Amino acid sequence: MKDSYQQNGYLHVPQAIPPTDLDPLRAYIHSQVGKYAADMFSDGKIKNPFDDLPFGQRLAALHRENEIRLRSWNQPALGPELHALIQHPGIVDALEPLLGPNISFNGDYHLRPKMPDSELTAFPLHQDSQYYGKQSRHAHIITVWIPLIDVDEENGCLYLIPGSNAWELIDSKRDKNMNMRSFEDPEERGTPIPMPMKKGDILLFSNMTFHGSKVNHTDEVRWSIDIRYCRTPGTYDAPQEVLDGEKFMRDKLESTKRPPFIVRGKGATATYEEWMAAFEAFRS
Ligand SMILES: O=C(O)CCC(=O)C(=O)O
Repeated sequence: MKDSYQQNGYLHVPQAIPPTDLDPLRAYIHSQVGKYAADMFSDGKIKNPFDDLPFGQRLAALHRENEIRLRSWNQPALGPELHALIQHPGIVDALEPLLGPNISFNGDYHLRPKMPDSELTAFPLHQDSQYYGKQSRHAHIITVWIPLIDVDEENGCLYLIPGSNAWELIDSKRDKNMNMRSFEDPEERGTPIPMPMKKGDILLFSNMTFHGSKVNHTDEVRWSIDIRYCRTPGTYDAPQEVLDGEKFMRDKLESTKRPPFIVRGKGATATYEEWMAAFEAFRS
């Protein structure tokens, strides 16, 4: 498992989570989409709130005529269900061989409604450190990417370039959609492979691994959530450039008001209420 992650820069863990364990978060997001629809309806923005449509279809129906321009949409996931998922033993067990015994959620997550035919949410191949900033390149941050429905090439699964985690950070710039574009075409160095996944599978990849996704060609939303983890600060030793990179990330997430919490090992974890209080403390 660790060898494969280190060699490829990613690890697909089939059925790490019992698929029904994702249902509470799906239901919560669906209820939030319901509130969003009710607001749009009462503001006269839509004629039909599509009350009867299921999880994958409702947001797509609400925005069939008017594009929703969201690269990620975090608020509708922020509840106790997400707090439970972040600490799910299936996820943390998969992380432990790669991060060691002391693991933290670093505060960063993204709920992604990849809308039908949306170019905005077709993410060009990138390294997450291109977004985080150059100083993060020596840090080790693992994204756990979790499909909330089955994903394949048609509805916009991820693509990854095996071994690209060993490359240097490639210079890049955001495009008009705010998506990162590399100055050097990563496909000239490696071939991206598609990663179809079932609900319950998880995919782990590092901040240096090239990955992206294409347009969703179905008429349903490809819902996914990605959650980011690191080693708990103060519990490990590493070369100075690694410690500096990880401190850079912590400062960055603090400045963007995203509180972390411990999910395994040394130190106390945060209850949902404590996590919410940390958000409040950042706001005030
Ligand atoms: O969900 C996607 O389509 C892309 C996600 C991504 O690029 C990321 O999690 O860094």
